[in-house]
Amino acid sequence: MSKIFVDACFRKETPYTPVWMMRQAGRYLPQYLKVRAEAGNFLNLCHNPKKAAEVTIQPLDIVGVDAAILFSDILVIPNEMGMHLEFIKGEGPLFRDPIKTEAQIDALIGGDEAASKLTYVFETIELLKQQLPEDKALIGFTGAPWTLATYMIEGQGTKTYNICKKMMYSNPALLHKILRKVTEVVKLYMEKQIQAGIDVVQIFDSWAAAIEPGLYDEFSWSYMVEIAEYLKEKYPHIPIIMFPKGIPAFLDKVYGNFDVFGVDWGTPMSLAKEKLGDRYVLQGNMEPCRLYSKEETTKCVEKIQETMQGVGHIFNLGHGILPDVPVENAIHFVKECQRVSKK
Ligand code: 1CP
Repeated sequence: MSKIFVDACFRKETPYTPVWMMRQAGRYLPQYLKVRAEAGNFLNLCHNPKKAAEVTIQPLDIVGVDAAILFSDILVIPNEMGMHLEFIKGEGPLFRDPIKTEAQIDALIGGDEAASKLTYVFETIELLKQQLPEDKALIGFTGAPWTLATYMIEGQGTKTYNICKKMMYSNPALLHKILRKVTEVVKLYMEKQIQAGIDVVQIFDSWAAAIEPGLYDEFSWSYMVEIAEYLKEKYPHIPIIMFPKGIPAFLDKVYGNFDVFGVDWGTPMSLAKEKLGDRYVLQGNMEPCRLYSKEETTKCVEKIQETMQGVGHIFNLGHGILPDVPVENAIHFVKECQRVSKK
């Protein structure tokens, strides 16, 4: 049976435009909070394939999306490279010993050794392949090397990225050395996700906007393209979605062998259509906060549908859903996307 989501990624005819939401498995769902509480904490949940599979499927059953995204986190990668990941309640992720020196980079576990340690992710995927309805796609994901590096260098989330940027401008070779090591792990990690059974790859470059447009290719996009090219050569049937958040000034320069470009909410869909619509399927891009109002959601979905006539499209939010969005509003969004695009 063909999967509508995979078909749409390859710009094939579909009965309606499929929809999913970034961060769709998570804190806005009471059912998620219950399973997380049973697991003890977020990382235990990631490490427990049975429970991770359960929360991956929840938004399909509850919200009605057309694809599931594997429940995990981008930061399990540096964790398995030997940086100890903690989540501090109310604050977020923390690495207590961030990367400052070449010796620390050399000491990181690299390549296949690091990728092979993510067995709990591959086991979750294998369970999901047995549990997911045949017509629903499973999206696997990674963080872009740059976005991962920001946490590895800053030790935590940041508003200013000043430690990363100090390295970018004063010792770019050191930053490239981190990006290179992470890229090699990500290639193999995504290959193993594909072998375990994912149907689609998404690369999240959540912190793309921290880089000035003229340097974005050098420090992020070129590594993302390298990962996509590595995967495409071996697995051309697996669609690849690139999501660089917040770089409308880079649209003119986008290149690479991938299938879908994820448009963030700050980039007009009409601009993305004009610049990229003939080369890539476009995913997005409702402002996630519109979900607080059903009327605003409907208006926006109708506008996006109208704009995207004539090009390949997948409905999504322009970034992740927020934890205090009412579940019924998320359901409304999904229903509206499927309604307005029905052929
Ligand atoms: O339960 C909890 O309280 C933990 C919250 C949480 C969740 C539900 C975190 C911590 N990660 C996740 C799951 C997650 N993370 C998924 C799978 C669920 C889904 O999408 O349905 C995915 C794809 C991610 C990816 C992720 N993690 C990104 C990229 C996507 C994006 O939103 O831009 C990033 C930047 C992270 C880091 C991270 N992990 C968790 C938090 C709170 C953060 C962000 C911290 C910060 O703002 O710097």
